[in-house]
Amino acid sequence: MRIVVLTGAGISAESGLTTFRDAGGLWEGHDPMQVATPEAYADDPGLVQRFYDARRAALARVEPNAAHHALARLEDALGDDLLLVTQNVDDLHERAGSRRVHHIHGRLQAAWCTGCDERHEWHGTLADEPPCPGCGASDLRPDIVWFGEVPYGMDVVEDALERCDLFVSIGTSGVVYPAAAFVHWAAGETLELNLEPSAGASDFDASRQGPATRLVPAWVDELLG
Ligand code: BJW
Repeated sequence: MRIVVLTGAGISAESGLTTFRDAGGLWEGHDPMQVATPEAYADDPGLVQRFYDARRAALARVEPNAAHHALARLEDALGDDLLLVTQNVDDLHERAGSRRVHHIHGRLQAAWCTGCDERHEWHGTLADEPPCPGCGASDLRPDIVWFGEVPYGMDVVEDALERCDLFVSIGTSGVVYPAAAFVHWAAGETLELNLEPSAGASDFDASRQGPATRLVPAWVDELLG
């Protein structure tokens, strides 16, 4: 069985990472959604760099949860028949043991040099304008896909969705495209596991409503028998 799993911020919520729309607060007086844009970066690069530096640092204080571990177990069982697509920029899937994670919105632990167009693993800060390890210019930005930018690896995702038997959406609000449209692109059955039904959910199964740490391991157990 070929499965495409899409994860959103909800899968990392119980690890202690705040979701976007539940954040309920401001970052230095700004809505986080307004900070994640190329316009915000052009207006005030220091503010945007501090936002991502803080989130990158926060990764060291959290651990993957039972939902991340269950998806790693699913990959062990299915191999190439599973495509794990995440909108999350954290590394909790990898730390749980998933080896092939498709980050369509980029990664906190990568920096992109807009001078030489190279990408580098990055675990430190960027607000202090460090030099690019490749070209030496101080042109490093977070390797994150902001609004208006093109998500990564969409050809791979579209191809997998067209061939899948099952598409599973976990912990995403379904308000950000193109991920919000995956449910319509999927050739196979669809399933949503979420604390609250997503924006586009018309036939949400109430038995699949709850925290990811409960629902995802239960679904993986059900599937693997
Ligand atoms: C739990 C839980 C628990 C909580 N257990 N669950 C008008 C119409 C249509 C589209 C557009 C439009 N105007 C503009 C657009 C396009 C735009 C867009 O979608 N805008 C919308 C706001 C309307 N999209 C883009 O610009 C994208 N690019 C694009 O479309 O390019 C064109 C193109 C596409 C394809 C091919 C070729 C070209 C880029 C989008 C980039 C999004 N970037 C962000 C920020 C960067 C990353 C970061 O800083 O971290 O990505 S926005 C932000 O939202 C982040 C997330 O990945 C993304 C999705 O959020 P997510 O994961 O759904 O989180 P929340 O907080 O929204 O929801 C949490 C969920 O968890 C909820 O459902 C809870 O119930 C659940 N939950 N606790 C289980 N314990």
